[in-house]
Amino acid sequence: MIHSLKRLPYLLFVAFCFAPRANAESQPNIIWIFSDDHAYQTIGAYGGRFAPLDPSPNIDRLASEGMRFDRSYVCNSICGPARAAILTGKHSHMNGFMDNYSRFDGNQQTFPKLLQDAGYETAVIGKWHLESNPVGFDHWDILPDQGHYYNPDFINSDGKYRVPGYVTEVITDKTLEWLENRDSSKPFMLMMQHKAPHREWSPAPKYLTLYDDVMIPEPYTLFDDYSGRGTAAKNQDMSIAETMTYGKDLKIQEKDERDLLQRRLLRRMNPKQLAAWNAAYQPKNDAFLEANLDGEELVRWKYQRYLKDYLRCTKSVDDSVGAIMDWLEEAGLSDDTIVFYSSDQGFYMGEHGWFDKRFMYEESFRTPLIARWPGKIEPNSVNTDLVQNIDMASTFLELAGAPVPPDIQGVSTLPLLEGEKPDEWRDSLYYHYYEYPGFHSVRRHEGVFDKRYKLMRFYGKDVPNGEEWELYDLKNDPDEMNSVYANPEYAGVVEELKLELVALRDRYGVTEENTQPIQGNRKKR
Ligand code: SGN
Ligand code: CA
Repeated sequence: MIHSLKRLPYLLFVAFCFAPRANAESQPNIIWIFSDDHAYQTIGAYGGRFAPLDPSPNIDRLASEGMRFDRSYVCNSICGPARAAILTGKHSHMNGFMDNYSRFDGNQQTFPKLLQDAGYETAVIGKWHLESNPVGFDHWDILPDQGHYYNPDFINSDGKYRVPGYVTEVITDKTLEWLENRDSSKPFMLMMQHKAPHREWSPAPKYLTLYDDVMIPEPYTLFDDYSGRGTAAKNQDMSIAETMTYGKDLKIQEKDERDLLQRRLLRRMNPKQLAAWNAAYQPKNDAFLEANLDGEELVRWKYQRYLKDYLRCTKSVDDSVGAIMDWLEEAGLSDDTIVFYSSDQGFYMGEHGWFDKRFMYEESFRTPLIARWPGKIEPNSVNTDLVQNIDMASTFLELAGAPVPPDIQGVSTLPLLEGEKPDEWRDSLYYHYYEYPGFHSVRRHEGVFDKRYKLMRFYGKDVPNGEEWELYDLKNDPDEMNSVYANPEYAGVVEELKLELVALRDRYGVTEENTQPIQGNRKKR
């Protein structure tokens, strides 16, 4: 028995090498529409307080014609690591991209390379944020680093160049152009990856005044004092009240600093774009300065400005989804193409007084995931199983009929998309965030979530005694306002989840070393 177990990796490898390759007839096109920091709370199809504003009619259409995943989570709630997890199907410690200071090793196995082997034409257009250039793509045209909203630079295999226009529209146009001119003899896998709605939430000229006359509903946790939670929640630096900047984030400047801000904006905008920007913001900014707000009223004003700009950005992303769906319809490819919509992680829309992400708390741990494939996925269906971004690589490979290498850690969601639930589907998720010290000061933590309970372990530098635990019961406390870790009634749950955490670390190969601060040269970004 021991002997045959030892041979298991070899046998799996042999099985992988000799697994049948798919035939081209049955290989669907795959479109992965991905945005940056798009909170599920702001997608109409997910319901919630923004739904009455109808913020996302096209994404909602995708959901009504396909499947909405209500328990889709990330393994590490930050940009680069989320993207690396999707490309490799592996947790951060296995693919080496643990925080935004990392550099992606493009020599490693990724699903686009495997799809190329399976006969696919592959492309990535838009935000990439992995530092090294893309490998495994027949076509790539990416934003350097975070990219810019106005007149963005792009890099492709010929070098860097600047494109006039608004980034979301430019990415959409480039995508449509690629779709028109691709090698149509092959199935394709296309990743259209938007920069929006990333900070500093700069809207397109045509949406600068959208929602001007609307009051955006507030979350009841806007003035959370973190009394029921741990030190990490108290000591973060991501609050609307304190962290958000007047100039860049809130687009406002005292009279004597206006020239400075205008010069900064002109570095990216042309005079016409700047004129439209000023016409939209100046009157509202003057009224704000006149009102001289402070205390809670000031936070409320900042919340309105933040949310409106954010929703204006997501409106352009939603238009982009509509444009791709229209193109597929016109090209007669809707039935042959599975379209996914997702984001690199979730985001705080003022819940707990925050913006940004990183924490394993629900708003940033969870991310939207919607898939449409006419005739294959039941319209208007909702899945509530635990899925994670590491599952996408296996999903794409299985869709393509390509073998899934045994070292990929995620599991294909194809059975779920087809409306089945495999008996052995997972009942808990592993999470690990590493970027500390770093922007927004969120302490390093790992944790386990089983649909009802979430156990989190903060550790290392600036955590009292080097380790601090939190436990939330999401059935009784969906907004995670009170950690029940120290409550004796939950002692049994704590014990069980600690065992589960150990089992998950073991399953995913998390070592002691992985929970030490990251060493080596890290470029400041
Ligand atoms: C920038 C932002 C941060 C954000 C990180 C990571 N600051 O540094 O607010 O958390 O990106 O975002 S900004 O002032 O430059 O906008 S991520 O989505 O790329 O991980
Ligand atoms: Ca992001």
